[in-house]
Amino acid sequence: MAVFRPVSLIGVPTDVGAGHRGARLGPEALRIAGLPEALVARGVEVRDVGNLQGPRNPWSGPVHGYRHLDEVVAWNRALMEATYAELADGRLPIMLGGDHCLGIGSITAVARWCREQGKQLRVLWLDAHSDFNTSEVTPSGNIHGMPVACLCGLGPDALTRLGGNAPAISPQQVRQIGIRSVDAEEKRLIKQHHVDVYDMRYIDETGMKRTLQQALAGIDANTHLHVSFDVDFLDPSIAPGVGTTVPGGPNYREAQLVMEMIADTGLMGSLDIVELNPLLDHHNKTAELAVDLVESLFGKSTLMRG
Ligand code: NNH
Ligand code: MN
Ligand code: MN
Ligand code: MN
Repeated sequence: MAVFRPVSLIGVPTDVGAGHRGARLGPEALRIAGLPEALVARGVEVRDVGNLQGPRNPWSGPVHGYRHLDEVVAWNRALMEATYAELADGRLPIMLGGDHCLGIGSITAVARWCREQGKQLRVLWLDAHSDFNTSEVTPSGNIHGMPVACLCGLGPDALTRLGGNAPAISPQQVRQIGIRSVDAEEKRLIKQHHVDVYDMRYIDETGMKRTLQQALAGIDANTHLHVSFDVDFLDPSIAPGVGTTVPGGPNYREAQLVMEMIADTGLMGSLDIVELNPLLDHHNKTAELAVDLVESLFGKSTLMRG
């Protein structure tokens, strides 16, 4: 069994980037679903640093193509600092979201850490959506649809330069898995910037095992894997508790295999769990499923593999 670094849970109770309110309740729902205890049962040392503080959700419309830009910036500044502090302390941060705009702050910190350590960074983006919109092309103004673009340098300075003058990552470091909803202009940007997208058609034709092998190709012992797990990656029939469901996602078995194959690498160094919206869930079952999948990410498997 792989030995995992001690974990720090960072609650990020925000929905300022989303089109529905309620993801701000995600961190508590994940705790109540038993995430800390599940990790402890895996033999992982867990420190819960509590929830970050940030501005409230003003629930206003887009300004110059962005909803709540100032609030998104404030939350991500706080998260970038918190994430970096835990990495520098030798720990594996798990972001308890919160909406997916928080991937900007977490991954900016992870990228800085990897640069300083001379590590290669690979980002696995598990999502129904590509999250590569910009203010010019977004259909909604919701910044949770923009984090990958921002991280790659496309977006407002306040977000693209969160960690300094250069973009945090390049599109070549990203592998997107489970994608099945890409806006028309977003598709053009994805192609233009050569983002590696394993969409559901690809997964259906290729199978999840080969897909993951390809998404993980080229990693080595010096690689830091950041997993950005948008819960809407999962098929809505098993994970209804998210704001933007899209049919045709990975089923329970495919999702487990993804997590198990990531665990087998022993290289996961940070994790976002985002977009869980307890107000849309049934009896916290989506949160419980997320916890179940995180157990697999931390090496839980059936008796065949110990
Ligand atoms: N593409 C849409 C938008 O930009 C939806 C994004 N919603 C997400 N992304 N949940 O993961 O508004
Ligand atoms: Mn997302
Ligand atoms: Mn999504
Ligand atoms: Mn319902």
